[in-house]
Amino acid sequence: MAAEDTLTHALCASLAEHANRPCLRVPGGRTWSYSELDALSQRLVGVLEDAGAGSGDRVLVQAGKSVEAVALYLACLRRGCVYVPINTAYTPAEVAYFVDNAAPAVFVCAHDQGAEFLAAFAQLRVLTLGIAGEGTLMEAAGSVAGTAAIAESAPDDVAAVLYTSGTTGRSKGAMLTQRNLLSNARVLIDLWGWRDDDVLLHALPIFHVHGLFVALHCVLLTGTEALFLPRFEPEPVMHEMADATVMMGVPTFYTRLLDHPGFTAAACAGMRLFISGSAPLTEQTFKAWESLTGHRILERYGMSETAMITSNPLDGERVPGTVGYALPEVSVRIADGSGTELPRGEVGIIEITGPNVFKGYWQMPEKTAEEFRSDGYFITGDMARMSEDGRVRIVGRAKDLIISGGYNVYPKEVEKLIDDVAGVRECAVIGLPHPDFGEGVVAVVVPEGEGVSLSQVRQALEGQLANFKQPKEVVNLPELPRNAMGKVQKNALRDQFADLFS
Ligand code: MLC
Ligand code: AMP
Repeated sequence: MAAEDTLTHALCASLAEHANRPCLRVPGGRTWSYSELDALSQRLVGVLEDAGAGSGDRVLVQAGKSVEAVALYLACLRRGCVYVPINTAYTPAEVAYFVDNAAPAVFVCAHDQGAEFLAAFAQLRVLTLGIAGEGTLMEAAGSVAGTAAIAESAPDDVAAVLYTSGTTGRSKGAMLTQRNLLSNARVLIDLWGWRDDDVLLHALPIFHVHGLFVALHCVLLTGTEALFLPRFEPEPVMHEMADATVMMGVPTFYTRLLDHPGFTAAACAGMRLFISGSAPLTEQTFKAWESLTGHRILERYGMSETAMITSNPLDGERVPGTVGYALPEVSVRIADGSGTELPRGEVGIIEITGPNVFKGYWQMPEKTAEEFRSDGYFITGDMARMSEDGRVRIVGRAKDLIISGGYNVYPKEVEKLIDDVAGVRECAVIGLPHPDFGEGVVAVVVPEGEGVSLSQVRQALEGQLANFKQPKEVVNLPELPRNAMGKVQKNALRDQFADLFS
């Protein structure tokens, strides 16, 4: 990769090259061309400059999905800042951790939370951005001159930090470089046969790898168009499919569409590709989708730390329950607990190396060291087996992680808070099969006296924990099952309550 062959340069070149083409079409709103998006991002560079954000400075963003937010991402890259998006569901108490940890030069938050955050973070430059584009960020953009200058960047420079929760409950910021993101995007564009006339149906949030990097980079680097929906809802998604060719989604998108009464094969007549990831797609959903629509969903696998790792093929066999083969340039091995590669067919932990693997956790060198082998392989914590020809089948997780509707929930973080709830002696948080979210968060509670209810727990967690992390059910038990070492046997709990949501 040449010095100027960076994500920033590639994106800026594509925006210029495709200036007159449609870029983001907002249903019920208007279509932004590449030149309009470029012009806005250039003005936002001026705003970042005025706000004192320079090269390498973090820009923390908790804003709803909008074209303006995409322009802000591009402006950060152009200015050489590090883009740090966080989930819009996080409560102010959770946001305070990210402000402290990322030490951003600028924090862009939702317009209606501006006053609260301005008061809370008096030392910080806080700008606001609403989903309709209102807020102090856009006001400032109206009065600055745009700049077409592109800050110098090298392939190894950090472009973005994505926070991902740790097993201890403390979020870690995965530093993704220009090289990580550009190499991954180019591989996907090629592998998925991106066409000049592709139109992506974009209903994912844009604060995670899936919606921000996988989806948007495929579009922006090819000069193609996205139907940019504010969020996933079956009816509008089904309606917009008439104008789209590709959709990327988490498995919940597919199960909800299948459950939607009006959804038929006719709705996706013009579609060429359905891609799923971020959580396991069940064979049942794969087959139901194929029998209703005639399409075999292409499942791929990735992580915040690595972007995409494996993919089922575009042209070859897409096998349900598998995540396909290692991407070109990515090396995947299935290893035992000490990093030794296991024979094909045996279950072990997925370890990977390649140009997509992140640079390390922001200001956590010891955590970074823990998750890499001495030969450079990153330990994903996902368990899988690999067939003779290299096809990967994920069978579980070595990490204590729940994936609910594509969002990660780390039990430790939830347990720490529930342990402090009045009337709770101790608890264990587990994920159980859930028809809508894939896994549903459940708190198994040992009460001090009388039972503890779901509403008591949720009331106590209100304001402390994003709603999607909160238990959907609470189960009371006189004691938690433990092994001889005193460790809670979560597998036994998962088996005992496997049918809770069915
Ligand atoms: C929302 N809720 C959830 C939830 N999403 N609960 C559990 N799990 C979820 N994923 C809760 C809200 O807190 C709220 O609870 C209630 O559901 C309604 O909220 P909503 O905003 O109306 O939800 P909805 O629109 O239905 O959202 C569901 C969803 C959304 C599946 C559309 O979660 C989603 O867009 N998920 C995509 C996540 C994603 O992009 N992941 C990529 C990670 S990247 P209450 O209690 O207030 O009623 C990654 C790497 C890779 O993993 O490989 O891609
Ligand atoms: P995140 O930390 O949010 O990036 O989530 C990454 C995790 O999502 C991975 O470590 C996997 O556990 C899970 N994941 C992503 N894609 C898939 C998939 N196709 N099948 C199963 N798990 C997946």
